[in-house]
Amino acid sequence: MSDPIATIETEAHAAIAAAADPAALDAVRVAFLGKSGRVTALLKTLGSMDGEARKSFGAAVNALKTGLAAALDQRRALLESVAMEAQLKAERIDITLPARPTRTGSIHPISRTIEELTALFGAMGFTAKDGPDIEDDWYNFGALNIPAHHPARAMMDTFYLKAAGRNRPMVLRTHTSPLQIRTMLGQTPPIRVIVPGRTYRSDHDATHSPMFHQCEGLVIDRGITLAHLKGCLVDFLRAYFEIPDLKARFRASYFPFTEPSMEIDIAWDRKTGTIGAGSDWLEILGSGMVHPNVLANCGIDPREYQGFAFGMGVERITMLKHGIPDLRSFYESDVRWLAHYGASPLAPVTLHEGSAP
Ligand code: 2NL
Repeated sequence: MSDPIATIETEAHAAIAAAADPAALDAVRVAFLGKSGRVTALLKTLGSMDGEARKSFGAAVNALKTGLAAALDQRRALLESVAMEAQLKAERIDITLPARPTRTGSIHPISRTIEELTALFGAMGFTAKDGPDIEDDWYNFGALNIPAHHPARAMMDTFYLKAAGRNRPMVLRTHTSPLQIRTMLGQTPPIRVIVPGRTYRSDHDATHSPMFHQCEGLVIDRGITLAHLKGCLVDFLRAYFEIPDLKARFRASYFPFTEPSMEIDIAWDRKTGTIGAGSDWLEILGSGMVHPNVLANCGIDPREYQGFAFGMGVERITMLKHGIPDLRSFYESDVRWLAHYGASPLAPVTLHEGSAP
């Protein structure tokens, strides 16, 4: 009769060596060392033995048990390290691959120009304000010395809105002046504000959009003169266009809300398109000394306080600075146009102090 211990030992070691993965190895452990395993069965036979035979058989089975447990542990460690090796190989990351490109958005040129206006005028002590697009007729016209049947109302192609329970119509603001009116009514001078924002006129062709942007500015204090207006606006134009010796001229004009009124032209060369010098002129700003009636309408005594005001088209100054040829492209949301003319969000607006004369 063969030795049962030697037989089990041989078969167990063969099974352990043949186990290809941790699950198979566990099945081998159960078959030999489990509750109804073959080694456990041998131990159960001890009860019916006695004396020396029991002692030596018991020692031999225990030695078998310890030997198999060690072999199982060793095999398990080997299988686990092989599995880990395979996983590391399969999940390897090539850190030398170039990163996938990320799509970065860009700042719309209108937004960027408004940021620039806010920074440039901010450095001159102006606060930027914004307010409602839908305005009371009086803030848009009446307060600005534009009476009910004044031709300027027809000129501005106003969008009128029906407002239930009101006797005055509401309008989509035709300029940003209403907010300056609100500022004068709510604040005592000195006042220095700019109001960039959306404005509306019922006018639509290649060079007019029913919604466009304006930036107006207002300064009110004691002793404000045309000299302040000229100095402030020439400084602004030179800083905005980054041309320290930009040539500008002041041309008499008319607005109902300023007296005197003047338009400001900058020099350019029609043939080369160069801005700042040349024998042609581009209209760029409307301006004037605030009309005494407008001050009085806002509760400011025109004998004590004077001021100047100005207004410009944001699209227009943006087109001139960046060479954008078509007004309509601003509102088309063409991603290629935005990628080309948009500004980097990572390059914030800076003041070009060095370009001041
Ligand atoms: C233009 C002309 C201008 C003003 C706007 C203004 C505002 C108040 C009082 C007086 Cl509250 N004036 N604004 C003055 C002169 C010209 O804009 O051509 N804009 C594009």
